[in-house]
This record gives sequence, structure tokens and C-alpha cells, in this order.
Amino acid sequence: MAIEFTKYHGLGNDFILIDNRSASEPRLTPDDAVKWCDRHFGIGADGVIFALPGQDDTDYTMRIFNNDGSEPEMCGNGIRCLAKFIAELEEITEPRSYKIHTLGGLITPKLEANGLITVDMGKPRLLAAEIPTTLTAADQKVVNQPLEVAGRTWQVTCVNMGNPHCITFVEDVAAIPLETVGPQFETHAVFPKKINTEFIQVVRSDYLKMRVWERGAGITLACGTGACASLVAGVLNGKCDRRATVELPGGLLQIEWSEADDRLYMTGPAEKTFVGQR
Ligand code: ZDP
Repeated sequence: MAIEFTKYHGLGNDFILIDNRSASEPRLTPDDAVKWCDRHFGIGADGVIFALPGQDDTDYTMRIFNNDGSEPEMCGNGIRCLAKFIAELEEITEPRSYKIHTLGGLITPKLEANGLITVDMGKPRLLAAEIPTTLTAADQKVVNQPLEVAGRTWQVTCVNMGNPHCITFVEDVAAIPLETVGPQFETHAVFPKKINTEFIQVVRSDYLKMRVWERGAGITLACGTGACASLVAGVLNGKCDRRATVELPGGLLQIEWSEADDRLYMTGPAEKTFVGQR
């Protein structure tokens, strides 16, 4: 039986969305996800996202498979896409917010009147055990620590935004050989659950330029959790303000780390590109 899908992207970070409201397990296997995401032999996407029934008082549950079949806990760009997808399934046009259960905790996207989506991404977790990483003692933060990768020492800061991130500040993001360095960060022995890696150029204290190598997906045009993690890393290193624009290859995200409630708020677009069945 053919399954209907809808393609969405958030700043070029693209996903296959599946209406999974009638079952509590994803309608595709991780293996299917690998095939569907293939850009030459399949539909093409960075990942597959399922809209499942809510649990623990939430409206919906989000599950996601990366294009290598692994399952991340959270996905920032994906949850903006999911919010728009749900609004379309429910035929909702007014601004409203949804409580979404994820493996990374409760996340609350809000559809704004201007078409953008602001997501309450929750609080960052900073202790080494929470990342997780063995780079420092379990109860210590990982801020500006040296890490040997690809024959070079990088100063890294680690942040968990539901999923794990390792951030390095560089003079020029364009000069980073992402396709060779990225996989070596991803599979480094100090990261037991692997890692998403962001390279950040501080253009101004309120404007960061980012390139990302994603765990399980490789180079992508944008990463919402990565943009949030990078702003947190910038603040921890005294390099940026608590509110900044993050420029990704696919466009701009507005990120704020609220002093009042310690939570991250991310604002950006999500767009439908097409529907189909397979
Ligand atoms: O943590 C991971 O394995 C990521 N590949 C998940 C996807 C993150 C994403 N790019 C985001 O926007 O947060 C979709």
C-alpha cells in the first residue's frame, strides 16, 4: 500500500513528513528511511519525520530518522516543519502553539501570524555527562577545551539541545574542510553517542555565521538545534549576545537564550515543497 508523504524544508534542511496519527509506531523502518532519503534512488531528504499521537499531556509526538537510519532525539528545523504540517492536517490557519513530545523532552513550536514559527527549544544541558562526552569530568561543563581531531587541536565547547553538539569558533567558516573534518568529529571516541559539529564565525556580537556537519546526515544547509547550541556556546565563551541572528548556508535564524527562564527561543521559516506517495 502506498504511503502519502509531504516534503518540507526549513532553510534548505529538508524532510519527508509522514502522517502517523493513527499509530504509535513509525510507519517506516529506519531502513526504509535510508532508501526514501536517497537523493538519486529515492525521494531525497536529510531525514524522515513522523507526526505521532501525543503522550504525557502533549498534542503530538515527533520521531525522526536521519538519512543514515539513526534516530536523533530532537530536530529544530524539523519541528518547525512538523508544526506547519500538523496545522495543515488539522486545517488550522490561526496562530497557535503545539506541545510536542520528543525523545529530547517537551518542545513547543508556535505558528506566528507572519508565517514564521517560534520554537521554545527548552533549556540547554551543559555537563559532560549530559552531552554526553568524556572530554572532561562528568559533572563539569565543556567550555573552550582542547580536542585533537584530524591532526589539529581545536578549542571546543559542548552543548546538548536535546541532541549533542560540539562547537568551534573559527576566523573563517568558508575555509573549514567540512567533508574531511566533520566525520572525524562525529565519530571521535570522546563522544559515545556521536556528535553534531558546528563551526562558528563571530561576525558581530549579534551575528554568527555557521557551517554544520550533522551526525547521521553529513553537511546540511541548516540545523536549528545547532544554531541554538552555537549561541549558547558563544555566550559561555563571552563571544556573543544572548540574542543573535545565525546565518546558515540556507538562510537566517533568530535565536534568543532567555535570561528569565534559561530557555532557547528559535524563530525561522518552514515551507512545503510537494506532496507525493510511495
Ligand atoms: O542529532 C542529530 O543526529 C541530527 N542530525 C538531527 C537533526 C538536527 C537538525 N538539523 C536540526 O535542525 O536540529 C534537523
